[in-house]
Amino acid sequence: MTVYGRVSWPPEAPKWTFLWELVDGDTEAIAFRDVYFKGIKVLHKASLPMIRVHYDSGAGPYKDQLGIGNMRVPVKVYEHVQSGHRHLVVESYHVISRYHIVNRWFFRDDGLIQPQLHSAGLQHNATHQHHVYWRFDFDIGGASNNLPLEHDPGQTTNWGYGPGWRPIRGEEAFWFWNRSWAVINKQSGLGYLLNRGEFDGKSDSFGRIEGAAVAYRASEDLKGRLGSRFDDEIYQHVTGESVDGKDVVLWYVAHLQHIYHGPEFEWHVCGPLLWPLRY
Ligand SMILES: [Cu+2]
Repeated sequence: MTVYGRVSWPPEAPKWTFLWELVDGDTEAIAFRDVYFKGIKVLHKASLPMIRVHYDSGAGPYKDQLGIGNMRVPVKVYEHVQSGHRHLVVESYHVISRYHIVNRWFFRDDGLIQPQLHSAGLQHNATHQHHVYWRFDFDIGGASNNLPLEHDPGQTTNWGYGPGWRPIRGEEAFWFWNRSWAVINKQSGLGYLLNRGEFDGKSDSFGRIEGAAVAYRASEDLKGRLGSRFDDEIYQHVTGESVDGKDVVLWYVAHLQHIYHGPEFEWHVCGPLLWPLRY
């Protein structure tokens, strides 16, 4: 089964156009396809193939996927106004045993994309971490000639992209939480900047990476088949292949810490901010 919809928003003068779909089987939550902002391509696909949950008590670990089967109400698409900005929101609501999860994506009128994963409920009465894996298959102005970069705020060297911005030439995993990443088109200079969200935490021995930059390969687009409850297995895609001037896939991982204080039903949120550059 598949549910999907086409978006062209705002209707009177569209800035965002894309297709969203939710496919059963190897589900990767809502997948956004062919995302354009102001008529220029941003993403071939953006999705959330996997959540891994690790309990300090030793229960689990778990690997969860958001799909039609655990969705409680149909996907909602609506407009939301906040802080003087209009947003188009696409969201799905899921229940997996005792977890309640909202997968909510904001597309703001100025180009900001904000995927948010909200969770509430406890599977076990213990502190745990939700490791949330987003996959961004960028096509900045098209699939070719893209380049990923990493920003280190402690670094002043200028490699030609601004102080501290290091071009990533070959596939690599991201090990440091205090960084930002970007993907640009080498010819046009357009791009998207990815900043960590306020509650996105730090990697640990269970969820070891903050993300990765890899070259697009159809065989590596595993959707919900990615990884296991014990390991994300993204390292298998990091083989040193060139990503300079290629079709770039950026993985981003949030590590949402959920400290147990007693029985509760509190919502926790995580997710990055993706800002347009020169769009
Ligand atoms: Cu939790």
